[in-house]
Amino acid sequence: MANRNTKGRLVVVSNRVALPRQTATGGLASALQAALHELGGLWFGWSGKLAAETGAEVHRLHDAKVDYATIDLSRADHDDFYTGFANGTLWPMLHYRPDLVDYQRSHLEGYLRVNEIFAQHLCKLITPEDVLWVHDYHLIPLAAMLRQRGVRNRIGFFLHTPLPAAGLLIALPNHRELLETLASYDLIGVHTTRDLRALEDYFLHEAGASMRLGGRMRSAGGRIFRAAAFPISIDTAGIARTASDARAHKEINQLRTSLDGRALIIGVDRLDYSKGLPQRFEAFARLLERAPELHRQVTFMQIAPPSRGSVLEYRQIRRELERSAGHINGKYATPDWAPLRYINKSFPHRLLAGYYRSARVGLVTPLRDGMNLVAKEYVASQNPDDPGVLILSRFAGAAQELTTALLVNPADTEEVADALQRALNMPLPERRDRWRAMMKVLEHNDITFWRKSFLSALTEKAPVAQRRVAETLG
Ligand code: GDG
Repeated sequence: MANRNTKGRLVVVSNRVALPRQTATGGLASALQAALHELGGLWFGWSGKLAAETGAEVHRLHDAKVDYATIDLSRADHDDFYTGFANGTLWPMLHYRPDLVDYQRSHLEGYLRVNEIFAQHLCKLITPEDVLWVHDYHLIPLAAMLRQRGVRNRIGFFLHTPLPAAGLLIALPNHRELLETLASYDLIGVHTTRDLRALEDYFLHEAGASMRLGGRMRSAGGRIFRAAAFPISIDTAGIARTASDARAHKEINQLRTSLDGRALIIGVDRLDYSKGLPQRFEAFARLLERAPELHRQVTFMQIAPPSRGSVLEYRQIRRELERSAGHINGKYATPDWAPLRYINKSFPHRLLAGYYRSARVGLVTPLRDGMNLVAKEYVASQNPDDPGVLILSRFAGAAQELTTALLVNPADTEEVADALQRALNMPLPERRDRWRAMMKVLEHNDITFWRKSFLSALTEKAPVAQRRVAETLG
């Protein structure tokens, strides 16, 4: 492990840093918080704040075993780097939505500019023994910029989004200039073997790389690097405990009382077009339309904290969902029952776990998702004696591991409505069998396993059969 075998620390770099005592809503934040708290080290990134100039000062904080170093962004850099290129260009492209890609050269320039500033600061914050772990699509060229400054540390990269096929990636203007910089990392981690195949295919067929032994590749520029699949996970035991303890919270009792014996279907997602929320609402409406016997028997609660409000498409989808929720309730509600509870608010994890456990069905239907931690959290939160049913999109990375969920195509609203009906009627023995199989996977591949697998592959000298580990996991 990075800071056991050497004097070096683990240095995590990500766009957003979850500072102590902040509620983290993103999957990345939840996962990294758990990893750093266990190991200790430094977390560097954007403070989430705007200032007159990008990176004019580094804000430092120390809590428990973790040092935090953050910088502010100028308004122009925020608009070009974060809103523009990262979330307006890369996010839709990586989620198979070229139709939503807004490419502007000035955004790319801002993206490169901010990555340069990250590199300048990092050079001053690290020692040669540190192991660097860079996260996500905001920081693809960071290692190349560090290497240009003479940094020779081990540097790993983890992509939290899916990676589409090469045929789609090449639609990104200047794709090779950007994506080839990934070869400056020593190890590139993705969630699934499908993402891994896409990465290898891109490098081998579009970027002039060649394959070496032990899963290594040689870039066109002659650099040897490795790529492997490490399906991210959750603190399975911790979440199971939190969910079991949640019975004591008054909010959980209030929810249960308000249901008045009705079955609860739950969805929890950042408000993002990749999560398939309009299609999910439509599938629920289809269920109500075709199964009048379920009226007043079922409640769907969708928690959707708003995110990335500075990007137009996010404001549009928010309006679309408000209309759709109003329409469903307007059509089906009775004086004592509203079929859909749509909540644009975030809740602490201890309550989320209790809400998951109160739900007979977890409805997780992204159009595309790197992994989807909510699906895993829902499973870990269930009562082993009376577990609920997970309905999961085939296009979430989690579907490669949670194979006994009811797997659906989220765009096929009839299929999702069928799955809802089946889940609501599923006998206890089948619910238990399906849940046990999923829980077994999560007990083995939890957040600690994920972190250890990645870091040992990054720090060990011998070729690691990581790819085989990932394949065994699905
Ligand atoms: C990205 C990738 C990948 C949600 N609502 C609240 C809340 N959350 C927490 C959940 C979960 C996390 O946010 C969401 O994680 P997901 O994985 O479902 O989705 P993204 O945010 O899109 O995450 C994804 C992930 O990174 C990790 O690599 O799986 O594919 O898109 O942990 O519990 N947390 C709190 N209140 C909420 O209301 N506290």
